[in-house]
Amino acid sequence: MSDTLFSPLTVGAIEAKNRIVMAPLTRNRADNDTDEVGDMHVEYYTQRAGAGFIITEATQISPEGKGYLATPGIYTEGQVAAWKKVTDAVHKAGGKIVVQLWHVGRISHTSLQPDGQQPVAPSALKADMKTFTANGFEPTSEPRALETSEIPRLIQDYVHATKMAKKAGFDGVEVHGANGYLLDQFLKTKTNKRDDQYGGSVENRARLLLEVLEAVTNAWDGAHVGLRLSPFSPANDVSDDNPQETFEYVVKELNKFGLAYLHMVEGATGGSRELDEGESLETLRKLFDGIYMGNNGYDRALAIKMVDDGKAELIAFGRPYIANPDLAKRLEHDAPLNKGDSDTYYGGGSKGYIDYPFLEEATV
Ligand code: 8OZ
Repeated sequence: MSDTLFSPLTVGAIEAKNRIVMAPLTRNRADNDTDEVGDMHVEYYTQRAGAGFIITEATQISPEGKGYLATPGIYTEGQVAAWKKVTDAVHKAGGKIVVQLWHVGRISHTSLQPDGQQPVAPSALKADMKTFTANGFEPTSEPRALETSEIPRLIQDYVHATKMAKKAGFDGVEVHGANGYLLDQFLKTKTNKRDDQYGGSVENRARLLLEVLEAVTNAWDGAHVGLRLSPFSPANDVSDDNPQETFEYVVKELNKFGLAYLHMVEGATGGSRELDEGESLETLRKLFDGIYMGNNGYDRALAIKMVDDGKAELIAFGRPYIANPDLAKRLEHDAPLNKGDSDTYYGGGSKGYIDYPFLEEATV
């Protein structure tokens, strides 16, 4: 066995001490009125500073970008000050941390939107999904289609969030282009029925994502910007008539931006890694000139193999990081992993959040 997975790598502007990344994990423990993180978040992320770097939980770029109860934001001064405590503590502990920039699009509920407004989406098509609100699980609301004239404002929301991220002391941002949220809704044919320059052809469906990346990399250089995609995932009721063609175009276009990395959800988010006939992540990976991060259902053996075989430079672990704050160390020493309690994944307090045990020094 080689130890490449446990060796350092320069990822754009980020010096990662190993190739093990903490994947973004929604935990619904922010203040639901201010969308600010608190002291518990400082502890939670600091405990996980042993990762090559941390990608925060998905974080809304604007009030309109919110779709679940108690997820954090990165658009107000208060949110910046709250996140600054997290980034300072993670840095002090020798870690690196980027914030995931999120707009949910149609995966929201009027009760979570400013003034109870309808969520926005590429087209006025309701998702067959539920979201978590103050009243528990409720069906997502019927969205309205964004006007073409609103797109520049939307892109400015990404730029504003990027500037706020820089101010909050993050090492970079990851644009959330995956899992059936706004940017993925634009990319895929089931959710995008627009007849303007943002819908129809592959070039048109990819336009918003590419314009967002152009603007974000102008606000902070590409070396501080990553992107997450989920080409073949049905998460949040999306699908594409020809995902291979769509994402071959998207990935080729990404090479313009000098991104720090491309983060791929391989297969169905949180589910099977199997792809359908005609679908190939390896082809997509080869079209990308930069650093590739694999994610979804990895265990130690697969992570080591993918990195050793040169099929990925980084591996992001999601659920294993919930229950194992020192996951990188456990993987390095081939130590047993704690099992997570799914009842405390979303919402609640410190239980199931900052109380998972570390490996005893003596056992390694
Ligand atoms: C789980 C629950 C709520 C949101 C994603 C941001 O799938 C999420 C998410 C995951 O990307």
